[in-house]
Amino acid sequence: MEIVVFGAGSLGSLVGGLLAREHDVTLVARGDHANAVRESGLRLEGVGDRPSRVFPAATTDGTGLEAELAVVTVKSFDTAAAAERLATGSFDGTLSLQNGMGNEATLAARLEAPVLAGTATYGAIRREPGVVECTGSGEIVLGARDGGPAAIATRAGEAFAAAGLETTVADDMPRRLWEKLAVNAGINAVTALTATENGAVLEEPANDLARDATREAAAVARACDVSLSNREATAAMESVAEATAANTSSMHQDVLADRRTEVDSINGYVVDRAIELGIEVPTNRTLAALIRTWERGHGVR
Ligand code: KPL
Repeated sequence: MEIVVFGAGSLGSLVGGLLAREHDVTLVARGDHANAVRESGLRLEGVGDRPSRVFPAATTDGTGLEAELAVVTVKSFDTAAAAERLATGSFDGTLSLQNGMGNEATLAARLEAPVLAGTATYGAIRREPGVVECTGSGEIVLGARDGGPAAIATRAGEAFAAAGLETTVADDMPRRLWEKLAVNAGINAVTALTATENGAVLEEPANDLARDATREAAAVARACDVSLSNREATAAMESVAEATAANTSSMHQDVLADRRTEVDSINGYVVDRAIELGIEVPTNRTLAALIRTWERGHGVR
């Protein structure tokens, strides 16, 4: 399959690199990373006994591209800009594999072909330009963004599985996106603010905080008619934290690199929906305020 992976941060590079073992992949990356991939390929670490090297095409442009599938892995605050550039190309379908809520709607507002929703629980770190490490094997779940079947989802699922990615094609993506949001609401800000790895949220005192944030997100999901109990949400959060215990969450990586975080589409999204619905979400409100204060203090907001 011809696949464009739009966004070559940690997860985009890992997914793009794994897909390139089987498919014709073009990575839309930033300058130094794109140059390194063009010169020496993309080195994959932690994906087998020995590091391997794959040779996807790499570009910094992202306009006028054509492929069967576009996989969007940019940060949620860059989704609208990515949609503008993707709209100048041609794809049979676009898959959002991003954190936070609202990305699919932003893409669909600009793109004609179907937009799929996806979640990824792989742990990944981009070690240096041209090198990405898989720090935790996870799963990709993808499907129609409004639920139900979609032919392009089946094709995308087969392509991911053929490249060795653990993949499930699901017909209940709205619920799965809320569950993933509840997982990220519990893990990301807590680990970023305390400079800990994901496993820290399994122990007190962080566990209480993470469970509260996750339960609040689940309450907002239920108010949006999504069936997600507190027990299901906290179990999902703890199972991801356990599977990725040694990993640095994406928000913690952003803070370490002095970058803007995705707090607005994670804890901030929970707060915004809660305000509309008249629900109290004090833990998400506090976590969002602390991360936004950090962003402002570091000039990235
Ligand atoms: O999605 C993640 C993230 O870091 O953003 C998890 C699943 C928490 C893995 O680190």
